[in-house]
Amino acid sequence: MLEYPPEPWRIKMVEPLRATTRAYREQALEDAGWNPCLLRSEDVYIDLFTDSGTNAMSDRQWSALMRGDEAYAGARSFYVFEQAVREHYGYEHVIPVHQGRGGENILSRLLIRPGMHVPGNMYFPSTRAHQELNGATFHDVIVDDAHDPASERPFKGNVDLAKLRAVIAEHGDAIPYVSLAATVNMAGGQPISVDNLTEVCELAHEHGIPVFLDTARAVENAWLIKQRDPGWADRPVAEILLALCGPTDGAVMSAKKDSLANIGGWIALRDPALAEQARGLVLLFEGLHTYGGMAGRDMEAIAAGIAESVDEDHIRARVAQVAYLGSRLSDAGVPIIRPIGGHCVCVDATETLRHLPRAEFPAQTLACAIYLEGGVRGVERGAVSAGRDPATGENRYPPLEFLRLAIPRRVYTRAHIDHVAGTVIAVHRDRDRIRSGLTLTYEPPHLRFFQARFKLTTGSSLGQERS
Ligand code: P71
Repeated sequence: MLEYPPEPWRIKMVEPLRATTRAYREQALEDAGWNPCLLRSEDVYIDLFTDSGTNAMSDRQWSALMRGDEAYAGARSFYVFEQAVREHYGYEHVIPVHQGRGGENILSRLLIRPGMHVPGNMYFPSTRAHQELNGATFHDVIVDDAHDPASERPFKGNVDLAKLRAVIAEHGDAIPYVSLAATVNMAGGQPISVDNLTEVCELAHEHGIPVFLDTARAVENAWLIKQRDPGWADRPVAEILLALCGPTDGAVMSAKKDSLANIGGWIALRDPALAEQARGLVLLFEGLHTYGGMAGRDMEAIAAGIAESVDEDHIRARVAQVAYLGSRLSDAGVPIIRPIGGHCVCVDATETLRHLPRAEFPAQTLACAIYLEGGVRGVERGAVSAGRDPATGENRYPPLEFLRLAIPRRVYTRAHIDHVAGTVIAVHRDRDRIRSGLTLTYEPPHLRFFQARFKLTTGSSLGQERS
């Protein structure tokens, strides 16, 4: 079992948690249409649904909130925020948005025209949804190992340059940009290396194609580079972050992840003309270009959070806590995506529930089973999240079908994590008792996993009650 260092913080304020009984949880899940997304958070004991916006802010961030300048235009807080992004991410033009998908909407509208093609290192649901809404086809050019849960390759977020070359050869003129992410969420929080990212930018730039980076977890990516690439082992994480952003043409950021905030985001661009167009769209969809849908205090909290996010003690403890959960599961024989990523541990659902067909959504079923067992909420990342092909209307079955346990930053203690490990290990041990998968009873057209409802395919329980 991997040990992790004591946290570089102590707790000043607490939020009570409520444990529930199995019978209570069965009713709650039934009411939620067998979709943990639709549970009330009060009915969840340990919530690993996401690490997005669920972070605990520091006393410094809370006091920064009090400095928020709520002027409609040109607020002081905007300039504090702009300066923090410039300093740590290295981009000149910083445009606030209310959260990541606000930025995705702006960037996609700005650059995509119907019939275009966007290559990227695996898809993220909201990113691809905005690309498709604007008429583009997404092409996954990530290395093959990213689709293999057992592969121990250190940089499973890398782009396969041969795949990218092939997309450029076929669609070169119709590629508005390459869409990169650091880390790759849907591959289990796997990092991209500085070398690979630099090569991708060189190749794209040779063809006049810009590269935009999703920096939601780029600090975690930088930390994993420090751990896994000997060439960067002695460099500060802040420097590696700048090296990752350096070759790219801009970024889209959800500040709800690395930046330790509860809401917010930004777009950053190097091209002044494009930045001016982006500001024009932000005015229409988000708010004025000096607040982008955020309150002044949110921008202050993000600025303080950015500085904390690149603190070596913080990022070491954060990633180590994730690794601790992963190693406890691995040691008990639970199949997880290897190597353990930056923000989550992913349980391989096709492997755990081999007896269920993909059409019965094994990862969604596993999410329900761990909620019933221990009040732990994870999220499906498989066929439900992948949605339907816009052209054929058929379900997409991505190679990876997993239950994601995402760990909020600075929120849970080791005893909480041990409870999660015990819950998942118990469900895995009794996996043969899970006799039924799930069937969709309702699905919305976009990002269906958030609102979809299900019923058990057979029977009235998952068949895992204790006798
Ligand atoms: C996560 C989320 C939240 C989420 C959003 C949409 C669908 C499913 C889950 C959000 C991300 C992300 C990356 C790499 C952009 C966004 C959107 N992640 N890029 O993992 O992980 O940012 O939520 O601030 O709009 O639970 P946003």
